[in-house]
Amino acid sequence: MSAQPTRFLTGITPSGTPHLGNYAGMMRPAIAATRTAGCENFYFLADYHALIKTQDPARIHRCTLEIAASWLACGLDPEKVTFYRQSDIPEITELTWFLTCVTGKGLLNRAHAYKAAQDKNHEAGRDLDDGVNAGLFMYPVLMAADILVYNADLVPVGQDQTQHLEIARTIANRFNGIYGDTFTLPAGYVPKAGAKIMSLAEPTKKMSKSDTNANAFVLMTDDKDTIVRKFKRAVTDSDGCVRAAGDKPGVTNLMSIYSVFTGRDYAAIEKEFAGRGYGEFKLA
Ligand code: AQP
Repeated sequence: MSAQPTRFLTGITPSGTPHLGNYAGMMRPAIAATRTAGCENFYFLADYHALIKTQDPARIHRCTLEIAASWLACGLDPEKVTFYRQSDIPEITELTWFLTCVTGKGLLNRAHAYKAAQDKNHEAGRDLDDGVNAGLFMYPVLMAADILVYNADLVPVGQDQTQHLEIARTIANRFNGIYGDTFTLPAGYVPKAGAKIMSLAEPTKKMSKSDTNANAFVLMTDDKDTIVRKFKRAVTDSDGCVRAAGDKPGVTNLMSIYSVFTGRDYAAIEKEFAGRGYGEFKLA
C-alpha cells in the first residue's frame, strides 16, 4: 500500500505586485515542493483576504491575474498543482462561520496583524480600533478555513505568518475536541533562508507589497536596471564590513537575500566579501 501524499497548501493575497519577500519566503519553497515526490499541492489566490486592504474590485481583479501569471512564470505547473482562486470555493467562507463559533475572541485579540494595527493607532494617539475593519480582526479564521478545508499537512509561509498558522492549529484542535476528529493539524513549512526579507529602505521593517516607498521593495516585475538601482540605494551602515549582526540590519538583510539566491551561508558570504566594500556586495 502506498503512503498518503503530503499535502502542501498555500496562498498569496492579491493586494499588489508580489515582491522578493513573497518569492523567497513562500513562492520559491512552494514551487520546489511541487517537484518533490510524494507531495500534492493546493495553491490559491487569496482575493477575499485582499478585501481587508482594498475595496477596489478592479485592482483586486488585476492583481489576481498578475499574481497568477507570477506563479506560472516561477514554474508552477497547473497540470500538477490544484491552482485556484479563493472566491471560487464557497465552502471556504461557509467553513469560516463554523470555525468562528469555536474561536475565542481573546485568541484573535492576540493575532499580530490586528495588534500591529492597534499599536500604530496607539503611537499616533488615536483610539486603538480607529480605522480597523472587522475583516482584519477576523482574518486568521478565514486563513484557518483556507487550510483546514483541504486538510493540508504543510503550509509554506514566511515567518510573519507563523503565528496565524498556529492560530489555525488551535482552532482545528478546538473543533476536533468538540465534534470529533475532523481536521488535520497543519504545520508551517518555513524556509531556512529568506523567511523574513526586510525593507531595503527601513531594514527593521518587513518588505511589504503595500509599502508606500517604492525603494523599499523589489517587485517580481521590476526590470534589471530598477533592481540594480534599488539595491544600490539600500540602507546599510557606515561600518563598511559585510558581516551579519543584530546592529547591522541593512547588511544582514542583504546577506539573507544573497543567501537565498546563492545557497551560501553567512560565514561563506562574509569570507567572499572580506575586504571588499558595500558597493561590490550590493551589485553582486
Ligand atoms: N518580507 C517577507 N519575507 C518573507 N516572506 C514574506 N511573505 C510576505 N512578506 C514577506 C510571505 O509571502 C506569503 C504571501 O503573503 P501575502 O501576500 O498573503 O500577505 P503578507 O504577508 O501580508 O504580504 P505583504 O507583502 O506584506 O502584503 P501587504 O503589504 O499587502 O500586507 C506569506 O506566506 C508571507 O508570509
